[in-house]
Amino acid sequence: MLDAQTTEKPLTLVKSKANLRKEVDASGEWTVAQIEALFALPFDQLMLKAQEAHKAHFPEGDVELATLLSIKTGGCPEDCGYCPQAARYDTDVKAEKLMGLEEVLEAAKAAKAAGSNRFCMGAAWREPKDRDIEKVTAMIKGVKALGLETCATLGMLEADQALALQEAGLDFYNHNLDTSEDFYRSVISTRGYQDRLDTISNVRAAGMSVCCGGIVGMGETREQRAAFLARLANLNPYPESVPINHLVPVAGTPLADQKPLDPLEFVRTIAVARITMPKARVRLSAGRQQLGRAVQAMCFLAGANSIFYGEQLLTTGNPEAEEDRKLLAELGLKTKQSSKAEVLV
Ligand code: SAM
Ligand code: DTB
Ligand code: SF4
Repeated sequence: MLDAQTTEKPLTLVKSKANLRKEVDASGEWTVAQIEALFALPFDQLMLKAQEAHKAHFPEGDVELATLLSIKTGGCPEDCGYCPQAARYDTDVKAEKLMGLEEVLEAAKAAKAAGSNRFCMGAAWREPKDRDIEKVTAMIKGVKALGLETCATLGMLEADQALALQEAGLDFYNHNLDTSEDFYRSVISTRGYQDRLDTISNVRAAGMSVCCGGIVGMGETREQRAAFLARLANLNPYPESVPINHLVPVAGTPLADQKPLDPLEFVRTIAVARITMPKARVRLSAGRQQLGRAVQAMCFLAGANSIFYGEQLLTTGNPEAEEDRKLLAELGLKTKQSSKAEVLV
């Protein structure tokens, strides 16, 4: 039994570093120490556990394809240290206005024709204004009418805004915890961890599925990666969709010169996400161009079962669709056909 919500765990005090001491209680929550222990397993044992979890919950072994569109690019007032869209960093990204409805629907049609299951609209906002919500709801209705799953990532949401998006037919809302609470402070100062948790809880309360993950390779320690995954896995319920991004270092951002994470550590991170959130779609997200085919293949073996599909993420590149189709075919992986969201309640 690998599911945190069903695993029996001993009632003991797990000792890790002082600030991470946490009781393993009867509620079945993951402790940071337990997650670090998964990271520390011999590679073959970790991969086997991840594969068992994957097969138990996704017998079809299919891969979901999600296409991203930046509907509002650049000019963001936040200071997320990884992000090329923050107005305060001197990057190649130029601020643009919110896209028009027709342009968005054309992109969604193209994504569907290329075989995508889900269309995710991203906006470089701290939070949407109510007049933005009106425009985005029209986009959601239009994309939904094409038979695609809908997802949006627009920044922080108030409860009534979340409800308006849900009523328009939004299936998923993406809002990432990004990293552990302590490391977060060294990456972002303009909003706090609790703000993110509040948005996630507003999304849940409105009845939408939660897409929530983060970025690795920003200079965090393994313990901080474990603490990040513990926060995700202990959300109740944990997110239906978990994007794991590898930092794409962009010139002009504070993290531009960050060295890439060891690829095997990245694969371990995917495996631990799979084990701790066995029913979630674990999405191999930003950074796939840098990972290369062999590491991506290991990530699929470790339980990743979703990718961003299409040549562009929001402002940075992604593998060509043709290249991805070839890779999936070579690995004998099927793509997800159903347009029904897998909701974890
Ligand atoms: N502005 C909204 C927000 O922050 O929630 C939505 C868009 S924001 C670009 C969505 C996510 O993209 C971030 O939370 C972060 O995880 C990811 N991201 C941004 N820049 C990235 C980069 N350079 N490398 C990897 N992931 C990145
Ligand atoms: C997520 O976790 N990753 C996506 C999506 N959610 C919106 C965004 C990745 C952005 C990578 C940098 C860029 O292209 O601007
Ligand atoms: Fe703005 Fe989102 Fe980029 Fe942060 S990640 S700077 S909130 S667009």
